[in-house]
Amino acid sequence: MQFVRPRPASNGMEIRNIAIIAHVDHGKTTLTDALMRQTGMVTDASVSMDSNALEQERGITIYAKNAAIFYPPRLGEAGSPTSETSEGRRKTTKINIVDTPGHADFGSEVERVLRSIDSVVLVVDAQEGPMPQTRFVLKKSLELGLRPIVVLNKIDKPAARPEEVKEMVYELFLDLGASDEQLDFKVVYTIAREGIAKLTLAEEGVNLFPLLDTILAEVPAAKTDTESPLRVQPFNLGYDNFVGRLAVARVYEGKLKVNDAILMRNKEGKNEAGRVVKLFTFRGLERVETNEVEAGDIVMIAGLANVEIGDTICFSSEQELLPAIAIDEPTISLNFVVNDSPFAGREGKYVTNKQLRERLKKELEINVGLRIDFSDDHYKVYGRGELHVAILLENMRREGYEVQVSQPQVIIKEVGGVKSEPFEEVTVECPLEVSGTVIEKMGKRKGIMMEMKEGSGGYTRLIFEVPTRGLLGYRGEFMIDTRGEGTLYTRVLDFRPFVGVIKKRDEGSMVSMATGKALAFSLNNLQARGTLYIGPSTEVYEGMVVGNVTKGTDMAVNPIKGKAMSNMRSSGADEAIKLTPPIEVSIERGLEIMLGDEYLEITPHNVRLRKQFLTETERTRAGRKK
Ligand SMILES: Nc1nc2c(ncn2[C@@H]2O[C@H](COP(=O)(O)OP(=O)(O)OP(=O)(O)O)[C@@H](O)[C@H]2O)c(=O)[nH]1
Ligand SMILES: [Mg+2]
Repeated sequence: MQFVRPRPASNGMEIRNIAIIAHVDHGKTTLTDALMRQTGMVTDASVSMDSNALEQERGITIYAKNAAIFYPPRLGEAGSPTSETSEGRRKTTKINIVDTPGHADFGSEVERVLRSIDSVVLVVDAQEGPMPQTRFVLKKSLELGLRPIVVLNKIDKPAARPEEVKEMVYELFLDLGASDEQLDFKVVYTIAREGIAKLTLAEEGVNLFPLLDTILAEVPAAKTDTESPLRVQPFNLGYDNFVGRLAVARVYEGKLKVNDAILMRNKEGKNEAGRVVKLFTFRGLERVETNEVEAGDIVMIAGLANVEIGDTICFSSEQELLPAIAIDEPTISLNFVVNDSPFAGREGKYVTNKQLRERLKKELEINVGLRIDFSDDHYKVYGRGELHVAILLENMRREGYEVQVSQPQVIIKEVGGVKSEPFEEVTVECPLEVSGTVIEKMGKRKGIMMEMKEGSGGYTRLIFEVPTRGLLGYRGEFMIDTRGEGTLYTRVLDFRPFVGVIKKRDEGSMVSMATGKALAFSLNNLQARGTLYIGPSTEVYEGMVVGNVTKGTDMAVNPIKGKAMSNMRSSGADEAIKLTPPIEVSIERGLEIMLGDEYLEITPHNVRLRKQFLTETERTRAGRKK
C-alpha cells in the first residue's frame, strides 16, 4: 500500500460516478487498470483491480470494486502524461469507477452497484458481440434510466468486426425497449490491453483520453447538494480487522463528518443509532482517510457495525428514505461440517468447530448474498449458486481451514401458497451437430427451449428456462457432450412452481474399502469400470470415493491392491501400465458430481470425495434405517 496524504474529499471538484459493465472477459478490468495507469493513479504496472489472489489466479473479477481517477490529471500528479498538454489546464474532474464482475453468478452484485451510479460504460467484445450477460446488465441499466456509453473493445483481434457488433448492440438496445435518448448512445472503440481508445476506426489511437472525454461529456455530473439534510446509502460492504465492517456508500445529499451520530434506517422499520469512526474517499485503488465527505461522492464509512446495504443513513427519523436496494435470495443450500475424515488435521491450521463457526460469522459481514443457519452443530449455508459457494470454500482453504460440505440442494419454498423452486435461464452456444443431444438432455431436466438461432462463429445458440435442480451437476456432462466446444451461461430468473421429480443419470461411486497408497496395477483394472478421480500413489482411506461407476450403483473397490505374485516385480510392472489421466476433483467439480450420502472434504492442499459413513457396514445399516 502506498502512503497517501489525507486530502479533503472532493474539494468542490465535479464528480462523475460510473460503473463498467459487460459479459465475462470482455475487458472491464483491463480497461479500468489502463485508465488508472494513464491518469497516474498507479505507477506499478502489476497493480490491478483484480487484487484478490483468487481473482488473479482465475483471471475473473469476483468482487465489485471501487476506484477513483482524476481527469485531466492534476498538474504535477505522478505519472501524469498530460500535465504538459493543453488539457492539463482544464478543470480536473473526479471519476468514481466501479469495476463489476461479469460472471452471471455475481450478477446481483452488479445490480446493486447500478443503483448507486449515474451512468455505465458497457464494454462489448468487438468479435464476440453481445452475450447473455451483456443483455442482462444492459437491461438493468436501461430500466434504471441510465444512458450507457458503449465501448467496443478488442478491436485488435484478427476476427474483430466492430461495425457489425455496433449494429448488434443497437439491435439489443431496441430489443430491450431503450428510449430515444438511450438509443442515441456514443460509441468508443478500444484496445484496452494497449490502453488505446478512439472515436472512429480510421484514426490512430494513442491513449484512452477519447473515452475519458466522452465520459465527461456524456455522464451527468453528480448532484452536489450539500445544503440539504444528509442522505447516504451503502451499496457494498467490506471488512477490516481493525475497524470492522465498512460500508461503501453514495452520498446523495448533505455532508457527513467523522464522529457524527447518525441513524441507519430502512422501510422494514430499522432505526438504529451509530457513530461514524472513520471516513474514506477513493483515489486510484487507495482509500484516503478524510474528516468530511460531501454529496455526490462515493465513500467508505467505518464504525457502523450493523449497517446494511440499502439502509438510509441520515440524522433524523423524519427524513424520507431512499428507495431500497433488493438483495437477491439464495437458491441453494448445503451443510458445512467439521472435517472428521481419517486424514483430518494433516494440513489445516484451523480445523475445529469453533474456528469454522467464527470464520463463517466473519463471512457474513461482507458476503451479501450469503445466509447461514447456526442453530445446529453443522452450519447450513445458503448461497446464490455453486460458484458462489465454491469461492468461499476456496478462500477458506487458502487461509488454512479444513471443512467438509454436503451435496448442494435447491431451496424449495412457498410462494403465494405454492411450492416453488428457482429457475434459471441457460444460454448455450454449441456446434449444430451436438445441439440435438443438448436439447434432449435439457428436456429430461425439465428445461423448456425458448429460442434457437444462429450464434457467433457458425455455432447454434439455444436458450432454455430450466429449474436449478435440473441444472445441478449438468455442466460436466455438457462439456463431454459438446467435446469441450460448447459454452454454457446460466442466470437465476426467479422462483416458479415446483415441476416434480427430475431423474438424472444413475451413476454410482467407486468407494475404497482400504486405507493406503493407490497402485497403478489396481487402478488399471478399475478404470475399465468408470472414471477415476485419483492417480497412482494418491493416499486413500476406507470410505473415500476414488471414481465413478458408469453404470449401476456404488461399488466397493480396493485401489491399493498390488499384483499378487511378487511385490518386487509388480512395482516394476506398474510403470509399464498406461493409465488414463484421472479427472481430479476440484471444489466446483466436486460440488457438482457428489452424491447425497457423500461429503466433499476440503483441506489446504486436497479436495476429496468421501462417503459420510466410511465403512460398508455403517452404510448398509444407515440405508436400512431410511
Ligand atoms: N486482444 C485483446 N485482448 C484483451 C483486450 N482487453 C482485454 N483483453 C484480454 O481479455 C481477457 C479478459 O480481460 P478482463 O479485463 O479480465 O475482463 P473482465 O471483463 O474484467 O472479466 P470479468 O471481470 O471476469 O468479467 C484478458 O486476458 C485480457 O488480457 C483487448 O483490447 N484486446
Ligand atoms: Mg474483471
